[in-house]
Amino acid sequence: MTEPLLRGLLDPTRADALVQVADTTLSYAALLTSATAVAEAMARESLSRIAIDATPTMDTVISVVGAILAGVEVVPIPADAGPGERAHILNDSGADLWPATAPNGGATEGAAERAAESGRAAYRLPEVSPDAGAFVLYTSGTTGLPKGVRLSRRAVAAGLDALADAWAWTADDVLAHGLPLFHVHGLVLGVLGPLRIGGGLRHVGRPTPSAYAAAAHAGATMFFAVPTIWSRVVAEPESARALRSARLLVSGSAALPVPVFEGLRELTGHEVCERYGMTETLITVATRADGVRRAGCVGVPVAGVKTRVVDDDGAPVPADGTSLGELQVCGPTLFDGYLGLPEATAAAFTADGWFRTGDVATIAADGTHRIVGRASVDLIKSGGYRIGAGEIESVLLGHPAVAECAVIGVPDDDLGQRIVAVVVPAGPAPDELATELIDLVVAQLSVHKRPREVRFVAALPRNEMGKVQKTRLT
Ligand code: MLC
Ligand code: AMP
Repeated sequence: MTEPLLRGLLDPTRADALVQVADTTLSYAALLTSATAVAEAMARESLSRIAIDATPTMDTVISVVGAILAGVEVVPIPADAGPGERAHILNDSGADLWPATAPNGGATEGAAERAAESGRAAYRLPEVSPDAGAFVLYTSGTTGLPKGVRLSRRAVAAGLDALADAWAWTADDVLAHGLPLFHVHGLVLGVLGPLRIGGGLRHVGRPTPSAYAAAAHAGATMFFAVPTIWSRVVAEPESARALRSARLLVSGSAALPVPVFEGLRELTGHEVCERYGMTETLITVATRADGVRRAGCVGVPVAGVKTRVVDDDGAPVPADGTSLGELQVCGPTLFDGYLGLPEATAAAFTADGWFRTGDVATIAADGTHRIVGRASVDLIKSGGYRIGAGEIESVLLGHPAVAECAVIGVPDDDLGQRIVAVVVPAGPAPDELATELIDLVVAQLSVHKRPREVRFVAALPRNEMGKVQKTRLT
């Protein structure tokens, strides 16, 4: 018999464990009842891949869990996606929107709960192959529109079990975070993690320092956050001190600045466990709860994963803590390819089957990894979100007042990198052009991909080949 992906949720001894999302709390038993009814409704409609508007709500959790129980693939649509990106995700994935769209065009509110109410208790959950798809997560590349990353149930299970091992994460833990429910961090680790391991979950809504402090007061033991959130926690010492009662603080999705690591150590008494991953690979390297914790260090490969750092010719560089190269990974947590893009999938792997992360790293003699940056300036990490410069440039070039543009990530104390659009206007730039361009990106892509700043210039720096020299802009 296949082991269920959400084995904690299905464990009768955990029926009283609690899942809280913003203001709604359900026991595992109640969540299972609601999600089973959703699963039955999906099975009745013979759905195989559904898209969900992934707002940070219990409705989203019930729908995702229902789909996982039914063996239906989930395509989360970013809650802040504009109509353009939303349409791309729906068209490209071919997913059915769940819950079905109301006649007025809006998704029916509370539909997941209504499906729950109408569910029949007699429905038997199907046994689903580990090779079946769990998610198609849309993520940015350096150019073009976001690609759908196909993650199997096997990869999700392997990734979560590896983290349970690394962090001694058990059913006694209550995980708290306020991450978006449409990416690996908040959804795969942050929702499926507890439901596989059997622990509690407290999604705090907006990830403010005071909300994290309140979760700690309410008994949360583990905290997930991106560096921007941790940096804001450090800036509010009273909230930070509340986290002293935690068992483990974890940071990921972007590099944690050393002063933030040190600030948290001082205020919370905890050295944060930093870990590294990607949508395509899940979490491949992590600081272990029982291992060395060092600022700027993301730890060691998780169970089952192998890593190597290679030079431009693909030859491994020495593991001496200083030699740099591209980090490549392989193991059971890797994705099954980009949806409908076999060439992009092939290009992402080496001939001998290693995934090219595009991140520059070094491995020390003790096996600990340090991520030094990205090989390409065209992938920006802002607030922990991965954003392609190319997708923003395409949108901006669609505006008649833009002759040329280059989008760059500029170092930012709060966001890690802030998106800046450098624009050569087609004529004299009217005052409102900057706002118009930002709004265009919000409508075509999403709120978190908007440039925080638009700089107008007479010309872009180019090399003799005519290529824009972005490094001269930052
Ligand atoms: C601003 N807003 C606008 C707007 N400008 N709305 C519409 N149009 C405009 N032009 C509004 C927003 O709607 C929102 O409003 C508010 O401004 C948000 O401001 P912000 O500054 O953009 O966001 P903030 O709340 O400060 O977000 C910071 C953050 C966020 C850290 C909370 O960046 C975040 O959640 N990051 C997590 C990213 C993540 O999970 N990455 C994981 C990827 S997986 P309103 O109404 O809402 O207040 C991965 C793998 C791994 O990387 O390793 O984990
Ligand atoms: P995403 O696909 O959104 O998950 O983004 C993956 C990218 O986030 C990686 O390729 C890294 O560039 C970055 N990243 C994730 N975790 C870390 C970390 N701990 N330190 C530095 N960069 C990270």
